[in-house]
Amino acid sequence: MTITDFASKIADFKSALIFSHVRPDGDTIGCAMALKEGLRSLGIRAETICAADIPSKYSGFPLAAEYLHDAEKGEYEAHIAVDCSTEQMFSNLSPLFFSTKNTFNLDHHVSNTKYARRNCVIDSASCCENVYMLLKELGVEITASIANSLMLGIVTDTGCFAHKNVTAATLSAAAELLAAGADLNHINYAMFKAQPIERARLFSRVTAGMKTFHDGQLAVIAVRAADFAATGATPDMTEGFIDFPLSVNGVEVAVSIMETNENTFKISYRSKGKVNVNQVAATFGGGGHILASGCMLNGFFEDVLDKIVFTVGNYL
Ligand SMILES: [Mn+2]
Repeated sequence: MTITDFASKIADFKSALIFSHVRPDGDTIGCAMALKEGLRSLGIRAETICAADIPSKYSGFPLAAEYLHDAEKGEYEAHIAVDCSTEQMFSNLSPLFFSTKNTFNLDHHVSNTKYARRNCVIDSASCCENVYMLLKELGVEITASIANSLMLGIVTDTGCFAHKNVTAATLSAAAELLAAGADLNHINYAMFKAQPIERARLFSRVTAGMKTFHDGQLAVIAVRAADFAATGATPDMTEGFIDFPLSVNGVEVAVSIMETNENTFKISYRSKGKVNVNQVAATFGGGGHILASGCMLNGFFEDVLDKIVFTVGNYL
């Protein structure tokens, strides 16, 4: 349905619970925080909920600390999902989401399965752009705080306006939010620059050990249990590591091998476009997309590395 129809249906309710997806990112958090504040400004009782903890990197956003983890805070007439392409993304909150008839689904993934009673899916770079449209339809005054929340989602889903998904509409929305008081510089720093010392130590160890194969077209980094132990870093801190080997000139495929248990490895693949790494991962029972995929592999590290190097070589 259109954003106008979607807004008119939501305006009927006196209370709303807003759902973010598991493995919460800046987009689903930004959407939820902005929508909560916007609905409250209209006199609608609103709260946010997520099946997972909100990562500490979002602690600079006060509303991110107010997420509920269960339904103990009372009942809500409407349940609204933001940035959730499938109902599986609610994880163990799925029964709660469907416990009312009045389910709403606002998203920007064209693959969205339209699981709610009211679905509004608009192909934008970030779901925050769609929440921004919704708030304008509802007549919400865009405060600096709301603008900041919406900017968070736009910045994180576009890699700070660097990804191919950026459109003129994205930049127009961002320009308006900047004028409304969003702190673009701080968001960019907090999301893409700031890091704990443990992550910095792990990154330098891991990248120092980068190896290349097939005339420099394949670059591999490995994050072993010993690396975590030596630096005090945790597996969630490895997000973004694989961008480094992929950035090297001549590299077509980058691979990250992360030890999750003894002789068990989580493999991530990234491609610049020449190789379909979804096919590579599928060889090992994994999957993903043309440019980004993953799988699990068991065995000794050296054997796992050999398998990966051989298989990627078949596609180069
Ligand atoms: Mn998103």
